[in-house]
Amino acid sequence: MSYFNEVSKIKFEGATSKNPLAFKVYNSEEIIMGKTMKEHLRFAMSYWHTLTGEGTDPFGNATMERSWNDLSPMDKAKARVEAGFEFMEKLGIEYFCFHDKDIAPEAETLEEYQKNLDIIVDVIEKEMKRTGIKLLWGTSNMFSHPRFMHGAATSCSADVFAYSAAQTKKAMEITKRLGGEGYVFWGGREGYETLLNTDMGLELDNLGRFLQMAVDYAKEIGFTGQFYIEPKPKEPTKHQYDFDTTTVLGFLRKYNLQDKFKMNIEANHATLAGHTFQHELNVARINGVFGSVDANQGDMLLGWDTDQFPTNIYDSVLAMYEVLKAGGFTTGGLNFDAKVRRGSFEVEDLFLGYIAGMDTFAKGLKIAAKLLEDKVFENFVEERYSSYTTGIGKDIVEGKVGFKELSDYALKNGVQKLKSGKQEMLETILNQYIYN
Ligand code: XUL
Ligand code: CO
Repeated sequence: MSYFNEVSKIKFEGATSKNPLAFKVYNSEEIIMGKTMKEHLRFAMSYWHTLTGEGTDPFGNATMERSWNDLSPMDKAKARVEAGFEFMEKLGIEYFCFHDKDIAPEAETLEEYQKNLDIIVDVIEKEMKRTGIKLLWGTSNMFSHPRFMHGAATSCSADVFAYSAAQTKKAMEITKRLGGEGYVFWGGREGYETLLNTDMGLELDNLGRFLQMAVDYAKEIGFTGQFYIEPKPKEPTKHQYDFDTTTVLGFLRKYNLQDKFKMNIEANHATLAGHTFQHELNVARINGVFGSVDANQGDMLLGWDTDQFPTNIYDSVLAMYEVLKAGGFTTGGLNFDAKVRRGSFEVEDLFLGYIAGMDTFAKGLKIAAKLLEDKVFENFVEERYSSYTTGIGKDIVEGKVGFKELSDYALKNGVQKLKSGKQEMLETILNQYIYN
């Protein structure tokens, strides 16, 4: 049985192809800097946007035309598994990511819900065996249900804290069972609306306690996948605790969790925090916590998380530049946390969205590799900071001098003539690499 009869396997046809259902750049086996494109990019399908997303928004109902729409909840869940694996096979995507709530329907009790999960996990496991497709990461949705209205691990209710622990415990077990290479914590409602009713100190301590419990439980069950935190500054709560990578680093260090977590950086979350995508990747890299990426893009004219398929070549070049500089993905990958627009309701649009994103990142990879091979920015940056490699600069870096010695030096030498930062020249060179 096929869910996507109208679309056959997506092939690489090259730059001159006019076929919308073909890759123009992404050629999975092409070698770039010693690795195939697919090894570099490790594309993943987001279960939620791709299979459970229905096109609702605060003003309107579902729009997506899907063959499973009218099935009963459990049959729908099973159909979505089969459809998802057919979709990934057709696109040549080798990984997927999911929330517990994406794969199985809610039930009256936690116990019943967990039974539903087990039934669907059996189907997923079968499809994974059949196709060789792997789980990049799992996570648990602790933000949609009304019980999480005040948060999950940061809820004012200890019952909700306990419920969240039960849900995460089960989601970790499923992720382990499916061989997941990672586990993501995105604090959906871990934040607050007003300090008039919030004990922020206790909430943050509880979040620290919760994550430590997750680390302990992973050890107990032998889950060796990588833990990630996915920073986001706002939405749904006004003040999300995991604002950006720098904030998360401070949090992890306070609760002594810095060695256990890496970052899952999402492009549109970076921009909502007032940063570029490249900035967040860079902060993760220089702090040794670069992990995985949720690839998407926002709309600069809108202040919310639009989760669009990434098509901005400039951003994808600079993102892949950071990924390559970080040594590439190990456990992580490029998960398209992106959804088709509400008006793009046909099944074909799902394929077109992924093709757009995969081609954009493939092109980004190619250009970033060239920039690195030619050491375009490296040579310039090296020269720009060369005063720290000899003389007084070397003494500063090596910790050999303090204010007294530096004051003596400044009194004697003053400041040598500075050099231009040449930003316009560098931006022009970057454009040249993109054009060619
Ligand atoms: C929300 C978001 C989530 C996480 C996983 O903005 O990005 O889908 O990626 O919970
Ligand atoms: Co995300």
